[in-house]
Amino acid sequence: MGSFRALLSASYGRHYLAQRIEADGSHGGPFIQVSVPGKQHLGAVGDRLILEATSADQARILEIEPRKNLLYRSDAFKSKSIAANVDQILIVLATAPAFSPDLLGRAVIAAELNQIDLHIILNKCDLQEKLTVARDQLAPYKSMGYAVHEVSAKFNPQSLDILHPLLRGKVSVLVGQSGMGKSTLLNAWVPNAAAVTQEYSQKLDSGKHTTTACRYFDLPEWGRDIHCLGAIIDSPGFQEFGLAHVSESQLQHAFREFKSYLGKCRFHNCKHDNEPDCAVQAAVLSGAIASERLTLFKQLVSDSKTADIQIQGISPSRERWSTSLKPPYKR
Ligand SMILES: Nc1nc2c(ncn2[C@@H]2O[C@H](COP(=O)(O)OP(=O)(O)OP(=O)(O)O)[C@@H](O)[C@H]2O)c(=O)[nH]1
Ligand SMILES: [Mg+2]
Ligand SMILES: [Zn+2]
Repeated sequence: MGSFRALLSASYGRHYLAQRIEADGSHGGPFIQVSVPGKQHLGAVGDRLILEATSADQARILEIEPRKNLLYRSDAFKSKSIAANVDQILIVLATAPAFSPDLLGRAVIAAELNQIDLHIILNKCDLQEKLTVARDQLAPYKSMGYAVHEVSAKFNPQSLDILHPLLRGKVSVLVGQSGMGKSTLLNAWVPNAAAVTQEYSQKLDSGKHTTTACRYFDLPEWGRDIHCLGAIIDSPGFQEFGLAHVSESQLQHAFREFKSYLGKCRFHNCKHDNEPDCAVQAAVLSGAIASERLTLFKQLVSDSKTADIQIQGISPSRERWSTSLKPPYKR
């Protein structure tokens, strides 16, 4: 039946839906159910696929086109892809329920590792009494230069309208814990999102799993720039953001405020833990680096080492993935 290009637009586990990509680069038409024959073709929402039709509305993956980036989380045993080929990550936090600073820190590191632009969206700013605490927690990130946008998805539509220029022509992925307001933001920006979601759930594994699926939504016409129409990828809330696949040296460089101190410690292989004359620890003492950030760094290094030991135990020949461009294999 011939092969064609398609966009992977929804995924739940190994169930995917795709839409045909036309010659002009736009995608549309009915959703195609995609089967994944083996581990070699594990995709993520946002992937460009080469498909071969197997029936009128079903196809199998022949190939996944090379990715610009791939965002995923992992622990020592398995990984979960979130999205591929994104232009920016929107980390969605709320004033209440209180967000986890640890998860925020990890999501920021994931963005840095992939060199993907990052914006922090603090939602539910209508809950005034919780605002000060949230702002205090975000202060270190602001001073590191990360953009923080205060919005109320539910009660202040204008606070979302002013973010339109940020979204225009770009593929943005919403990440964050459950209950922070990702889907509320999506519904405000994409008025037909509820209808599309319903269509996804009907087609994706008989409708049982949409809340845990990652899904791609085109923006309305205001989201078009001269090149293309922007999109939002909604992802399910998570309680963990494992980065076990990342090596220690990659980690150091993902902490942007560490940069000017690296190489200035007494020992060239300093772990910034208890070593004497450590420039990073000195910066924490002087207040230039937030102490939670060094704590997070040490935790991530320890996670990474645990993963190494476990991988070696399971399969000594298994390489650790050095870049995030490799597909996430179950390991
Ligand atoms: N007060 C207030 N509540 C909001 C706001 N935005 C969303 N909510 C509420 O927060 C709850 C969670 O919103 P969702 O959009 O479902 O959160 P989510 O991040 O998509 O959650 P998951 O899909 O579980 O990951 C809902 O009850 C919303 O009505 C806001 O700006 N202010
Ligand atoms: Mg949601
Ligand atoms: Zn050091």
